[in-house]
Amino acid sequence: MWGLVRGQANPHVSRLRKHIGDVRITTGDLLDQGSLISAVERVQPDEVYNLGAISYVPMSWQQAELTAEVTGMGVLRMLEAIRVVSGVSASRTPGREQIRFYQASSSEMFGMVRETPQNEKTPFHPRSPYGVAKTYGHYITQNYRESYGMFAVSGILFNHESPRRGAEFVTRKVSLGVARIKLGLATELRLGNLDARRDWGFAGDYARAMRMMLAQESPEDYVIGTGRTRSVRDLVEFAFRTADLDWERYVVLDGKYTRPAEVDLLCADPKKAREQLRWEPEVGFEELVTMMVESDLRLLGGSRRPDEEPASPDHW
Ligand code: G4F
Repeated sequence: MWGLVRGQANPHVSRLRKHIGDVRITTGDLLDQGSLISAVERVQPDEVYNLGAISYVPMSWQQAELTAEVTGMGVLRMLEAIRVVSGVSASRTPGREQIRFYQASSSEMFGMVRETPQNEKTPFHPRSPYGVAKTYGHYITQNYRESYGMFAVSGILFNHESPRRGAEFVTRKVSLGVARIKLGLATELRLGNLDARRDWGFAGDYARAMRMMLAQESPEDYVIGTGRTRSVRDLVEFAFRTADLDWERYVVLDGKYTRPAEVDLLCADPKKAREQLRWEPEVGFEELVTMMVESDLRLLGGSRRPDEEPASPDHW
């Protein structure tokens, strides 16, 4: 198994090392077509999973063009790399042993939702440069499947979390905030819109769904989520309660964290994945939040060095 990293002496690699076992690392950049072709030639993969993106929604307003290039055009470049290395063209379709491609599409594509819950046929109405870029990635994956007969699929994944989640996303921001307050390292937690609703699941369950999609007979897109929606307020309330804290004493609303255009409600209809992939999430919301709070209590209260604590720049 191989991982693709970009940049010279990428500082993330040494931090990744202890989590990835014997996964080998090669270089390439979603902004650089030639580097992706070289990487695919070097590795000769059976499967390619494209999870690379600028994935933090607020950053996509600050760096809209870069988001379009990485999160959107990066998908096209990866598909092209696979197509070129496989020798596929409009007149030469891939053989049976073709490289299979997974694209990480996002429930952010549903944006201002047209129906609830959202399934594979729900129309898209993205609300951020990130959502727009992901929608391009989704359609170009579908187009390469239809144009060249490639085994290219998109998983439309709803929010998926774990103790490894970046500190900028709300679940981890809350679990770290609870741990800091519980340990006397902070006195408040500043948040934005508590009314937004999300369908939160466990990342490990969703990674399993990705592999199942590529193991199917035929390439198809799937919605992956739990089918239950909760507000940010529900998340905050439960996370503080797991540490015996009353959230209303510590949470401060701060307009700095509200978005120019919000996605108010996401809720998956994962019926197709359930029936065709036989996929079911195994970790529920309460277990997930408890896992994250306990992990951050261990991280901040234990013997880890302070520089292992995720940084929180001012705008997160
Ligand atoms: O945790 P979030 O930043 O995730 P968001 O925007 O839903 O996106 C995540 O899930 C997508 C799948 O649906 C992925 F495609 C994407 O890459 C990413 O993984 O925010 C969740 C909600 C938002 O409504 C936000 O307004 O929480 C609300 N929120 C309220 N206060 C906050 C905060 N979000 C953050 N990050 N920080 C806050 O202080």
